[in-house]
Amino acid sequence: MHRTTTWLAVVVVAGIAGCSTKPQAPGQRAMATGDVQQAALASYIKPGDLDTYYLFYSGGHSGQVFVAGVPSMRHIATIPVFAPYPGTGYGFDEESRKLLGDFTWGDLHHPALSKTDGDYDGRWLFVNDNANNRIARIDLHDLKTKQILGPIPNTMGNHGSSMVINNTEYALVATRFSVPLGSQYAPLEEYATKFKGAVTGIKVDPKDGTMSIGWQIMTPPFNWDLGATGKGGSDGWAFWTSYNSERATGKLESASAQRDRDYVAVVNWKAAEQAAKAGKTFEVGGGRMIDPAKTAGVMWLLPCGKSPHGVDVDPSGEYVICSGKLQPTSTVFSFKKIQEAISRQDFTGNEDGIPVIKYESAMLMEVPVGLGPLHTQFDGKGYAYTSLYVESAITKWKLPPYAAGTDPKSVVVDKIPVQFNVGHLVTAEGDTRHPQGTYLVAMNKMSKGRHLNVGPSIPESSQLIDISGGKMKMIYEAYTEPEPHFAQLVRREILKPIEFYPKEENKDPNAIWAPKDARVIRNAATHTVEGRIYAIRSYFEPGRVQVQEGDTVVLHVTNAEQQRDEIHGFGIVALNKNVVIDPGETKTLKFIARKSGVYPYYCTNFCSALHQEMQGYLEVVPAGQALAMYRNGEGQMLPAPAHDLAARH
Ligand code: K7E
Ligand code: CUA
Repeated sequence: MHRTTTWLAVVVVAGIAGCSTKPQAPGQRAMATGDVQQAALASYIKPGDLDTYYLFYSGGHSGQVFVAGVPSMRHIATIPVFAPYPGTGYGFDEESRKLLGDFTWGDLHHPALSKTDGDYDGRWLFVNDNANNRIARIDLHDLKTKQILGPIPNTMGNHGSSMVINNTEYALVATRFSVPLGSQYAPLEEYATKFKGAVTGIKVDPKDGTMSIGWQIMTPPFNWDLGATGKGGSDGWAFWTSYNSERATGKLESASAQRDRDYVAVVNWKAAEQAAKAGKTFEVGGGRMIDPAKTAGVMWLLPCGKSPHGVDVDPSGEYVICSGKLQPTSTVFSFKKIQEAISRQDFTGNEDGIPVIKYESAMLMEVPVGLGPLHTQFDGKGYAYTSLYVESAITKWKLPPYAAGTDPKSVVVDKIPVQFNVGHLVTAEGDTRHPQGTYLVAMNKMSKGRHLNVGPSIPESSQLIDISGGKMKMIYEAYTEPEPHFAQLVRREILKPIEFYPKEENKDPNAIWAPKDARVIRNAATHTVEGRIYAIRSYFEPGRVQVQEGDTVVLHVTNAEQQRDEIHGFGIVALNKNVVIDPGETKTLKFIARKSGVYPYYCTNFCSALHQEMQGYLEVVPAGQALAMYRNGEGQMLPAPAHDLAARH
């Protein structure tokens, strides 16, 4: 069979199988042949074997990050970030409640792995929140959310985020929506002049990853979409696409599509850092803002057609690729040419004092990739891959250098249909200096008819494509809860997660490692009960906690296990409480015991043959009735296993 028909065969066969109305019994499944067999083998990981790559994909408005293995595409874990998640107790214990604050959701689009010298280093994963203007950091040593920073000042819609620079000193972010600075009010009629956007440098502590607000750059009220950071020669620079250079309000669908070209912001973040250090900022809304009209050398604008969505920088750092949703081309700019144009002051005008670089001076080629181009990734072998939303396809094309007079059409080398309407795509380590050139995952917005009917609310589809050869090959398809936007695909050996928390490293002052250290102390004066609870297979110590109606109850639960996967939960029946404690971890549960009664508590994570027996009772004694348990005169409950508590009292 000719190679160009490879994908067709796979798609057709898969399509027929999908439409089949007769379910096949396992033993009756037809022996796959040819391309189907090849594709099946390419993604098959036999039970017990490990995948080659981690896929971290964003959960969109679920506020979570999903982790899958590639090539199997098996979902392995969900990392809750901006939304509570009972599965890991996230948002129930005091530690994670503090992270979430008053928010219960986020819109997580763009995960970005930390880098050293432009390559993934396996330390942290940064993720943005487009909804509540935050940025979060997941520590990859335990794959848990460790910090949520925000709301970021002067920011509405933290979409152009998180762009991590080569050595992770900053995560750079930009606003999707513009509003008056400093949370002030101005009517929409004054949008063009009073509303502003911002680019923000989020400083990252190189030792522990702690993020803090650095400087900000004020921008015209364009809708910044997505960004990319420089590498190699363009290290120190960053780029963001925009739509609505018309500064329109109302129906943007048409109002922001008037101009043939919108802008790419060209930002010298090192110059911005210097300007901030030199005090060339003004304070507004809790941020230190640079006005690029007054501080030259920080920001320029580069026209790009039309209503562009994605911008990406190739592995060498020389080519900046910007894709206009409303024109069938991806535009390749040369960083060198951008620099030359800047030094020659080859400008065609300005927007609010920010120079506009002459398009023709920086543009290398408009590549006819197809309809609705969004995002571009790389294979490290000289090729780019662009997602086509409208066309439901991915185009592979050759990066420059091009010989003089190269026909733009000749640059496009392959195209593969995806099902359906692809948004982002990710290649293995595709935004680093050394992409792997092995796999590509297309994250599609529609999956209609591709899976069992689950009613009107259906998942997103992600398709795995082999890009190791000349032609792209579709090999597998999987589904995800809403809604992956971008992802990171990283070799498994880059990550070294721990298997449990060593007890020596548990710095919680309320951690305990023996049942004799469990205690519950009631302070009658403050109506507070504070307890240290010990959890191990298969009991809690104590197995009984007594409090008075109206008491504030604080329970520190330590999982004393030092073994992988020996997780315990601490759920209290009828009170909407559940913390989940990993081996070696201590978590705090705090609540007010509002209603008298007896409330069983139990382990929520199946941990042993006697998991079901891992239970106890919270007694909420009616107000005015004496507590029986606190007998030593100091308000301290005497520690004892649950079974002989009854005998003692
Ligand atoms: Cu969905 Cu990057 Cu928010 Cu494109 S974005 S698809
Ligand atoms: Cu501990 Cu189940």
